[in-house]
Amino acid sequence: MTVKVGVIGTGMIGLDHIRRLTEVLAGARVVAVSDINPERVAAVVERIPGARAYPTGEALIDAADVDAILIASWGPTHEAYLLHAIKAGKPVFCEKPLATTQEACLRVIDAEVAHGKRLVQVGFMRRFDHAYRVLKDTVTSGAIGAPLLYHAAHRNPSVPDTYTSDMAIIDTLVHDIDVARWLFDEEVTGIAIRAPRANSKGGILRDPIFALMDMAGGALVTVEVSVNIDYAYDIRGEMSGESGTVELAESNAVVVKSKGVAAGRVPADWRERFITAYDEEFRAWLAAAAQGTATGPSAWDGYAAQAVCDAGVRAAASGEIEPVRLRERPGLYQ
Ligand code: NAD
Ligand code: ISE
Repeated sequence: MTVKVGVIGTGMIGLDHIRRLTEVLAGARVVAVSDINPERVAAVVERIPGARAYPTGEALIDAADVDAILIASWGPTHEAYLLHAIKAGKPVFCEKPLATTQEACLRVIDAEVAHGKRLVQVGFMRRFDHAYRVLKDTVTSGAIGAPLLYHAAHRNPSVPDTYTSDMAIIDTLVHDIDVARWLFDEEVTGIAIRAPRANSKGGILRDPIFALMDMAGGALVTVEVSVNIDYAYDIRGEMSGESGTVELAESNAVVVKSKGVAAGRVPADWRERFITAYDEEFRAWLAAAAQGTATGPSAWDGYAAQAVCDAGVRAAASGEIEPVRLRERPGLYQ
């Protein structure tokens, strides 16, 4: 079956996902496009035979020929589009964040639970990355003994002027929060944020930051987030267990040795580093959407990650470990 997709949001990642759906993956057709910027929409529909422009995301969701929705607009717009898509009973892929407050996330969960089956997949693409999957499989196999500590680094070469200090937590660290929950298969129960002397390239930004998270089973997670580190986009992760460690290898495909130096490429940005992970998450999404449902990271995962982000923002202000308290997990997400 070909899933007829409507895309809301044609910015950086929206355009990359449209390329993926139209040029890389089988089983999808982009038939509808919407954005608050009509010029962006016009430029996209001009390139895609049969695609129509819609004045609003709601009109796109309601369109009879749209089977499934991709939301890639700004975070604060996600809740309204998710609720509309769930009301229409259509499968929806939503880029992170699910929504920008815990309360909004819970409204999405309530709507999906009332609908009675999963419709929402959240864009935590790292769960589909080959290296992360091998890392998780290694931990699960028992090869390194019981996992005790996970150390991660999330480094962006630079960020736009619109990036704020809290975005290091809600926009960037959110991926590592999801990875920690997924690797340990446990919730985060507390978070502290510390910051060293600031990177002078970041202006007034609190950058870098160091996050320390408590997992429900007693393990600890540390994450460095640096967003002006200049050299490249570098994503690192190492699990330390009772009898060994497992870490993500360098992500370059080849090593060049010349004039006494061995060198490899470090990705420029998230599009390059996670290109195949995004492809895989969409393969999974399309397969589930063809069956009228969703798979992978759920609305619960989006809510739980947001709850940790909210506690992280409080922790950055208080300097204390802030507890994370979640609602009871509904059966739909067990
Ligand atoms: P962007 O600013 O480049 O694009 C956002 C687009 O949304 C713009 O074209 C804007 O006009 C449009 N938009 C804003 N409000 C809208 C509305 N009400 N209705 C329709 N369109 C609207 O941002 P981006 O970098 O593409 O990020 C978009 C989303 O994707 C964000 O939620 C972001 O967190 C997420 N994202 C995820 C990843 C990832 O690695 N998974 C990477 C980048 C961005
Ligand atoms: C961006 O929104 C993403 O989601 C990227 O994966 C992340 O690395 C980056 O820091 C965010 O700004």
